[in-house]
Amino acid sequence: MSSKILIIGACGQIGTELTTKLRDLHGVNNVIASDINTRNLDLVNSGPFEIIDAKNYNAIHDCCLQNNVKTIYLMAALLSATGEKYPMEAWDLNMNSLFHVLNLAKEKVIDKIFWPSSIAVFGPTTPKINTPQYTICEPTTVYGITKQVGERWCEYYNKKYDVDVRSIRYPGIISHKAMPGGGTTDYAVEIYHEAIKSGTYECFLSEETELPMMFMQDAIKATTELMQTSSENIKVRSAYNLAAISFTPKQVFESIKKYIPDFTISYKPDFRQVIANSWPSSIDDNIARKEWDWQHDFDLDKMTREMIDNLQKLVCKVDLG
Ligand code: AKB
Repeated sequence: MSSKILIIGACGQIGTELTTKLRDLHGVNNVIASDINTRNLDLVNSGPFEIIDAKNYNAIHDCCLQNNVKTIYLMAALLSATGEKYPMEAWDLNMNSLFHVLNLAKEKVIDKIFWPSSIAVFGPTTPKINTPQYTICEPTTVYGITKQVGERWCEYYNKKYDVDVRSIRYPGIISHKAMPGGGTTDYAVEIYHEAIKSGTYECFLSEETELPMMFMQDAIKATTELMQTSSENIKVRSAYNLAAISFTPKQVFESIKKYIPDFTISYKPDFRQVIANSWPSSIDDNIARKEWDWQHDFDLDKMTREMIDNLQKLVCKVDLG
């Protein structure tokens, strides 16, 4: 049987588009999508799909053995805002799912792992501008703590057990397909949807809050390129800093106004403002650029054009029934 790829948490924002890309690269039947439920029917019906709870070691183990899975992309997680509401659930899901796949690699059931980290590993004591790869990491969110600890475990399993685990500190990801859920950077997706739907948006962050962001196409490119790089070129076994664009709510609003001149915005910061304030405003990703030739393609205006074109097409499709 040919070796297979398993995506855990495939119905989420990144998982949805990662599944499509991996199926293009490796063939539909070689990529098994899985999630805890079937909430994304397009994805469920687009190729092999299994219901898997990321916290259930036996379910992941059996799926790997039955299908000759050799690579796992572990995309299931509770993000920063949800993690603050349900701290123990975030710890349970984010840590135990990681241990399950690390242990499967240690036991040689699988060969390779992708596990996403986040800019949430940084905290208020981290240098805010051009945050370096190696710096102070004192996260103040549960999500950030799970990602920071997760990075330590990834490096430990790599050094101690030779586990081939690779990771990226994702910034906020913007896409027009599946919606994000429970993150602090989610405003940067919602704003485009509301610009098209209602022409007005109430932002939960203040207008000058600058955060690192990235268009989905760049995030998927980075993920697949990192996984295709030969193992000896990957020196960072915790997680790579990765950057594309940084912007404030005001700047994305102004970018959208170039296409939708009547669009209006108001600002009503909530608990997520405190989380955003603790994160960097820009990231130094020179190591990723040097070690595996990472480069981004989308700046703010190019991304805005893509978002608006695609969301408008979607609205037309719905209108036409
Ligand atoms: C969040 O906002 O929690 C995520 C992240 C930056 O990891 N999008």
